[in-house]
Amino acid sequence: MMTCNQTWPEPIVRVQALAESGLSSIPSSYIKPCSQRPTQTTFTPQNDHYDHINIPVIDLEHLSSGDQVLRENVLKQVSEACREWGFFQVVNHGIDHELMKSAKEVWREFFDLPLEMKEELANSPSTYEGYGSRLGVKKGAILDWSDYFFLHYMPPSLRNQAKWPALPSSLRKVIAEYGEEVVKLGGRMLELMSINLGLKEDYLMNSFGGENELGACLRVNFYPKCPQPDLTLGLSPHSDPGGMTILLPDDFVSGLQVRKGNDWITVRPVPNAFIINIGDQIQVLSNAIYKSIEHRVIVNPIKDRVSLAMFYNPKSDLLIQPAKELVTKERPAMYPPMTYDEYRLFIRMKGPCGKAQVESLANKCD
Ligand SMILES: O=C(O)CCC(=O)C(=O)O
Repeated sequence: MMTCNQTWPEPIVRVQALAESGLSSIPSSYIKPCSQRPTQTTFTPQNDHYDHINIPVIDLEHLSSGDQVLRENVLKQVSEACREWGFFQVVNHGIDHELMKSAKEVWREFFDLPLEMKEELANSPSTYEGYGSRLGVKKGAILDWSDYFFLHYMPPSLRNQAKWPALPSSLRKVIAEYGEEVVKLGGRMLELMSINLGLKEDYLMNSFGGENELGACLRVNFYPKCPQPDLTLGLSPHSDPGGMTILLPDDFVSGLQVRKGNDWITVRPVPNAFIINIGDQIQVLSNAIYKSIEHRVIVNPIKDRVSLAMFYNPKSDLLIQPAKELVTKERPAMYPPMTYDEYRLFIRMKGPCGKAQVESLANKCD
């Protein structure tokens, strides 16, 4: 079985420190090959012709209103967004806007701390927990223009607040509260997806191991401003290996791009919305009725950007495989059973690689 290295293959460079040193050109270790650089063909809000394109925005208010017609309408919108986009924003999701704001603020304050204090929490590739600056352990890999902080929130047995930053002093409390709310939202989304797939409403939750055992990890991404944003990426194209991601984007700086066919669409976050996307494990469980979608992050020459990605995952030692109800003669099981523990080693070792992993699994099913 694959295991992950205990140490990084090269000395770690903090991108924020690099950016703050005032350099005017970026080191070659961040320069992507021409074919991987952000290009002019990208659909951005600046490109008027495509100004109307955005991922779907869904208002969840009527889910609990007791009005069946309105509830059905929300379910239908979620269903279409899962099938056609794999990426959507939700508003009126029930999470307090002040809590969302505080969560962003405490992490900005953390990244503003002196480097030495953050270095005390430096991570290693064995668990990734802590302050990090790369994904993957391939020596000589071209790196992304970002730092991050990664922590376990669920299951409670893996939650260890001593590994979370002690400063700013409110961080641990705010993040505990934020985690609880976002995980609850994840549970509600799983229920909607189960119903929409024609499964029992608790099917996906049970496949994830249930409320007390499922996995949830937070990765807070910090994308420093970059003097040559056309040559690099904040995060390379990848699909999320886990179940579903609930992302709180930056209020002021866009950067997330979602692949639609051969194009990249820049997401325009709606105020106080969360961005939700399907990960590889839901692609597997739904037998590819829902697909995880490749996304990447571009960087900005003037402003840095912060995002909070809560990865909502199956309990790591459960076998994940297509739901029997979704396997037919016409549509046989497309993926072999695999635990999430084993699955996620791929990105932990190789770093972000588009949809290579889930696609490679699809070929191994007989
Ligand atoms: O920063 C973003 O908007 C996206 C982050 C992301 O894709 C990730 O953390 O996997």
